[in-house]
Amino acid sequence: MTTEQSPALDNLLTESRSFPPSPEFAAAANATADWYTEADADREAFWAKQAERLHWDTTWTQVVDWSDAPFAKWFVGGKLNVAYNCVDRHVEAGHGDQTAIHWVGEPGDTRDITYAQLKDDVSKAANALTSLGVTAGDRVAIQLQMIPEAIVAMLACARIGALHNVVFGGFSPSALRQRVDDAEAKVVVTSDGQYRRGKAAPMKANVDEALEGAASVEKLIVVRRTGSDLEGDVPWVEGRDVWWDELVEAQSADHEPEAFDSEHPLYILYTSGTTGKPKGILHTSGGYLTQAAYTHNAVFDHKPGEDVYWCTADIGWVTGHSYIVYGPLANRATQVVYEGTPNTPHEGRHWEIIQNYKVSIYYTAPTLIRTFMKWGAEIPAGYDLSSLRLLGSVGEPINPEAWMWFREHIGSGNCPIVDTWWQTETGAIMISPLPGVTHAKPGSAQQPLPGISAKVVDDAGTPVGNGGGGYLVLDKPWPAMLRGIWGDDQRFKDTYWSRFSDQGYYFAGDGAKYDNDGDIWLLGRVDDVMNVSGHRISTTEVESALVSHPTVAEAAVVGASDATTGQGIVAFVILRGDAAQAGDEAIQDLRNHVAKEIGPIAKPRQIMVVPELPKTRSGKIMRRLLRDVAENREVGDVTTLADSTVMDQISKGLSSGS
Ligand code: 6R9
Repeated sequence: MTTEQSPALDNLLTESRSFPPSPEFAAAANATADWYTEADADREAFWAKQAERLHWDTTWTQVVDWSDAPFAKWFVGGKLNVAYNCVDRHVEAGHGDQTAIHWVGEPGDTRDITYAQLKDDVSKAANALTSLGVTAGDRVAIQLQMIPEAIVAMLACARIGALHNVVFGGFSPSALRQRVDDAEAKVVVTSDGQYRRGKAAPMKANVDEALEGAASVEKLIVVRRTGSDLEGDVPWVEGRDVWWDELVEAQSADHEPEAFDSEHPLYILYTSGTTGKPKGILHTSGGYLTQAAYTHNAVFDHKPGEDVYWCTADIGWVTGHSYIVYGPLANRATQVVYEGTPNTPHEGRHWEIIQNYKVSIYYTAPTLIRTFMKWGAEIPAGYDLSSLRLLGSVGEPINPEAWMWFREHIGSGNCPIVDTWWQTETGAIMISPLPGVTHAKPGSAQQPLPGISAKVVDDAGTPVGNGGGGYLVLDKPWPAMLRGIWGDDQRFKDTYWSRFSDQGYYFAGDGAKYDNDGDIWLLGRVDDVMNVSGHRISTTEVESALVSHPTVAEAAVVGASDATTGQGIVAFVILRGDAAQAGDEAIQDLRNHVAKEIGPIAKPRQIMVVPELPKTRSGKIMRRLLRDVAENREVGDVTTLADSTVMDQISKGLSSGS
């Protein structure tokens, strides 16, 4: 009998490429290697220093109070106004004329908004909300596309101490209703319609359906966006509905920001997770803004007044909260905000925007990078991307091949790439290379940022050694950490703190490993880990092996129950244009390629060629739906899919024998 315990996660792929920062970049970088030593020597002093990036009306008396763990308090006793920090103070410091937002509408209309204008807009919107009876602590739900009013509405809430609860523009009436009810939102903000792939589609009609009989909602504010481009009248509920422009324009641009406690709630953002009702993740003010500002400065090497920053996320995702609204604006960024899809009206739209606005920092998601790869490198090659000096990625593990493509075809081979690991729950970036310091490795998020502590542990909670795989945990509190799940303290404890309760670790739900240098590699959600003949295999490693084959554009793998091996690996792949009609031989070739790259144990039992993969609005592959297909079950809940027809396309393609 063997006494050797099998590892929590096998380590299969190895990567030997590494890219040091250029001496020029390193010389001018915001972050230095000393930050690690400084933070290790005295974490609290380090965070206290980061909090000085903000304006505090009252200084805190204690950096962190962890006595009621897992409920943290940061910068105890401090008072600040988050919106003042993101807007007014820059105007007061003489930067009112600096562009805060270069907004680009999908149809081609544009708006440039300075910090001075933003201050007026936010002040008016704050007065408008107050006029509707919204007070500190109330909840305001926002379902808007990427238009400036989305940012203004969020900041207006922050300014008066109301919590925003942003819901993705494309979410169904029932998904919106669930979030409005759970948060008991008093006011909802939406628009008449939205432009999607060149067409105006109704938005308010959806919201009306969602709000039918919603007990908490008193007012619905409607931003005019599509106007007469939208067919038919905008339905109107007298007494409840009010146009944004009529309401907000009538307000004074003077508004005195009130200082709120550092722990005053800032927002709720719902994460769907795989099962159960969505969790309302609660974030508060001082610690959240401190870490958002610190990470935006350190990880993106952002230089106010010089850089043009673009984060392509949607405001409905936490990335839009921390890296479009709070971090960049607290740091006086000039940023691009784009309303539309990346292929409207053509597949070079992002590159055209980068060229026009001389974007220098570009932060996007692996799903989009893989899509750009599929469209072909000749598209970005047609634009001048020489303004770019740093690239970032978030949302999923970035496959080494996608990383290399990003570096070569978008970053001209000389931009540092930051692969940033974090979650809605962590509020801000936790694990990432430090540009100018770290020798970057394609596919690895590498190290916890200075001030952050993370570990990879085994089933018993003991850290694994280099080369070992297991579970990612966060073993020390951090300023932007969630303060709970809205209305459900028990679920908060059960979900994140019970798995390693002996050690008091936060369990992130992700698998990870250390490589031989001690760098961290994220390996996907542990719920998705496949167990093949006792080997615990991560989805990420098999997918990366598939994507490294020249014919594969995208891949998703799942473990499907298997009579002999426990689970068998079933792969769903999207092939590149010219390979799309792959026959049996090509499929065999792919299976062998995986076996060669990472070993025979990971060879997929079956590979299915599909036209699309099911993804959430933030671009994450929903493997549980693919597992339903692989195990011949009826497909489960699809309400949070970006495109609800994808599962039909997949099933249809498979039953017609592809
Ligand atoms: C910011 C965000 C969180 C989950 C997280 C992990 C995955 C995010 C990643 C990554 C590998 C990265 N994830 N960034 N995995 N490398 N750089 O995405 O928040 O939507 O809450 O998702 O996304 O699985 O646990 P959220």
